Amino acid sequence: MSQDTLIDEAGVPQYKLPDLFDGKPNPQYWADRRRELLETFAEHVYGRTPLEAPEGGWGPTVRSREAAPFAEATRIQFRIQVGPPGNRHAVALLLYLPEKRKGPVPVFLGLNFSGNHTIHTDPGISLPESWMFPWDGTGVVDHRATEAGRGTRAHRWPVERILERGYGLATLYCGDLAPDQQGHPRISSFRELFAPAPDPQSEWGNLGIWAWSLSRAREAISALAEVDAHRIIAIGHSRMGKAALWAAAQDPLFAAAISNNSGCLGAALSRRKFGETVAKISKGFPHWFCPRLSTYAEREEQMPVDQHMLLALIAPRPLYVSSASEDLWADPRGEFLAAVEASAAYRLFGHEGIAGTEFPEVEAPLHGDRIGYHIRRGTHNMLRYDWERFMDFMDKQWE
Ligand code: GTR
Repeated sequence: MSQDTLIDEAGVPQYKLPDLFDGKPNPQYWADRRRELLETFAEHVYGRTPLEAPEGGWGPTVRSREAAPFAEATRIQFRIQVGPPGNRHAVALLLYLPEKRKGPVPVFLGLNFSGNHTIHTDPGISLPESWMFPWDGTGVVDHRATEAGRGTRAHRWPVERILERGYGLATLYCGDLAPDQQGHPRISSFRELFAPAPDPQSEWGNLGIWAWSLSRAREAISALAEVDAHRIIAIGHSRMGKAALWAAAQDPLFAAAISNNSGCLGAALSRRKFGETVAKISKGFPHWFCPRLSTYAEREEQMPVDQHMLLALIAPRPLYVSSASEDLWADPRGEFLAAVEASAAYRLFGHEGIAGTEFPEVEAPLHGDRIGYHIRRGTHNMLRYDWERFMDFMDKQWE
């Protein structure tokens, strides 16, 4: 963190959030307002998601279906092909389902940073064929995945426990469609499958493409009889949490959304300028957003949106926001306050959301009416503690 990073609550400026309802806080107006907010996030933050299908279309095929080498579980691997021969892209989608189930199961669906093979040591998970970001300790050699990467991110994905609690888990590697590197040629060749945005300032960035791939993955798993298509939960840690929120905001068929430590331009309020700011993120990761975002560097108060509005777009579906006590870069309090502010949209539907504005103690989860929040002790990560709370909360949504 550079010296000019605000990590002291006393330094948070006075701010006024843009009005969620534009002066009309009534249910009749919400559908129009919601559309308008989606447009505004697309125009100013994440870029426009093309409405048309890509050239050459897309389609999933099941590549393998086998017993997993642990617990009582089935491992299903899909390939989602996108684009025509000559400009072909493909996503490898991994799904685990518990064998013991009474009917179709709810499924957590999230992007991973380092390849499907990193979430578990299971030797049957196909190694990615894509360009890999060389995250420390993930066994990447010359931007290629290797056997050494297996299970290296297993601490973020407690697969056996998720299955034991009656959920399925699906994941895909973010870089299959949009490598996490500014200017990577695969990003532009993927974009070429669609007509360009009418305004180049609102051309979509990686977060838009990642969110798009989450929706394609949702469709692919929805087709299986063992999956409850009405209970697919978008989940993600950090930049993948930002993508999960944007995916669930746009795609109403996601039943719920979970943002873990998603921070700046995820769940945290931008106007607090605490931790990572719009200036810092648009300089560090310009390829995640539309070009227009950088015009708001040091001008957060001029933005037509703030992140409580993104959370409100999930309403009335269940929403969970989680932070970590040492993750000041992601502004835990700003994440909490955005969830508090978004509660107003839930109230339009007769749900309380989070009542009150008192920031909860560390590891004292606050599970409100359709919105849950907790702050875990420790650093920026998504761990077993977080998953247990997500499942406690989700269990209650479908009793
Ligand atoms: C950081 C970035 C954050 C967050 C994080 C992550 O470097 O500044 O916005 O996305 O990476 O994804 O782990």
